[in-house]
Amino acid sequence: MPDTSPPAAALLAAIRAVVGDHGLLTDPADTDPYAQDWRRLYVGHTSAVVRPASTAELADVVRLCARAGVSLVPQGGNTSMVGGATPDADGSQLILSLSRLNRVRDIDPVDMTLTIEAGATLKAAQTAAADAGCLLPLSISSEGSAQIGGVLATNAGGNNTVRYGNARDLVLGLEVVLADGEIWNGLRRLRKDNTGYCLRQLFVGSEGTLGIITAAVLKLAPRPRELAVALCAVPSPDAALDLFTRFQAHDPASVQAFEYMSGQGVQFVIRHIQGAALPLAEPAAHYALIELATPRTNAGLRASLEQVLEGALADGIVSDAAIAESDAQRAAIWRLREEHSEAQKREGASVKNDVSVPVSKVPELIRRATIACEALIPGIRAVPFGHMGDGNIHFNLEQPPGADPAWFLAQDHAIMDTVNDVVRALDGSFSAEHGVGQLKPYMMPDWRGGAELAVMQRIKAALDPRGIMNPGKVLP
Ligand code: 2HG
Ligand code: ZN
Repeated sequence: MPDTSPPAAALLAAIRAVVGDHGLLTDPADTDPYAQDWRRLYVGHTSAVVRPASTAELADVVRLCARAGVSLVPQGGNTSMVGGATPDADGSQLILSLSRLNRVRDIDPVDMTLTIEAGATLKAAQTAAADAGCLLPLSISSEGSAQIGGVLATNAGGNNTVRYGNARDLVLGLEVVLADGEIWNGLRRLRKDNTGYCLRQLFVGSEGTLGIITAAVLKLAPRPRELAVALCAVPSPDAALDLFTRFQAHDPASVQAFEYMSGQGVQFVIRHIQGAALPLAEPAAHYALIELATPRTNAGLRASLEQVLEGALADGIVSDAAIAESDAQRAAIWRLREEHSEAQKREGASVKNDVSVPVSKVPELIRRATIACEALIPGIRAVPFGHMGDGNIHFNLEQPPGADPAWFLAQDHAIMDTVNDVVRALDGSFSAEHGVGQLKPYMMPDWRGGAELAVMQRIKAALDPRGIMNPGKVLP
């Protein structure tokens, strides 16, 4: 068992000797922001934030902590939606910030790979890929802050999963510091490599509970040469799904994102986010955002988009549409989608359900979960939005107007269970892309119990026998 008393001064002194004064924060004014999540749902406490500048330093820190039995909470951009990077309140856990490990180690446009350290932001990684004429095909709303290590540790998904898969699908190699401080250098850039168990995939999605990802080799894609984006008002989620299947049938390889938004969510964004505006004549009850992209030249994407939309307008699947005419308009349309989390936060207390169902069942999920939640708490406001093209909906619930936020948040389990009952009936998952963190371990026995959870527990015991790697996360 890890130690639950505050780390001894001697340990902190030994860590300081490794990382230097600049690498160790101990003043609460400096450490407090790291000890709480961005929604301030989890407010923990730590006696220090350790900020190593190299993998070797990080490994030395882990070795010291392992010897002392002191737990570590790895942290990237601190954008977790499930408290995955927040320490608990007793002050015994140290935060290990990856931020200073942020170098691009290599970019190879022939191998189509980017080798990058864990503390680089996703945005910086995308920019490095673009500078080399390539695309890193992973895009999430928090990409300006989220860091590669966290993105991989949580197997982030985001907007382009429909075309390129999740973070997991982009990883060719990893460098990981194990729970005893040993460094595993698995930074291979091979497209084929069948040499035993696929260790890198064990660490991807393990949320820092098995080891700490310090660098990765990511797969790149050809840079898009044509891009077309549209925002559509649609009469129902069923119509949105119909539209999606029409695009997939018309030119399957070009759909890069297909996002659903409710009228409620868009209304919150327009209310709370300065400069956000609807590029349509009237607000609607439901919206679809489509992004087509192709690396081919003269592919006629714009014409393709118009052709599908004309048919959909004629058939009543779409009631109005705006096609972006410039980069600025494209960004403005995406803003309506990407500001959902921030707008929801400003509107009041909300309970998040990052769930997935088979794509064909998304409309049924939205319909049934809305009815169930409205029956549970009168006045509750359902704000479903997200990645319809891959079946991942953020079925978020906003407090009734004027209700006490604390009262609302105290019912989070009842709300989540209500949504999850529908998700289960539709053969879905209780966590699609945000992970389990400290919000959802209680769901694990029910959803992943039996052999699956037992194997996970054996893996955890084998790789982290002292239980010092991000304790309290993922496993109940
Ligand atoms: C997104 O898709 C993120 O924008 C955040 O996954 C979703 O706030 C949320 O629930
Ligand atoms: Zn999302």
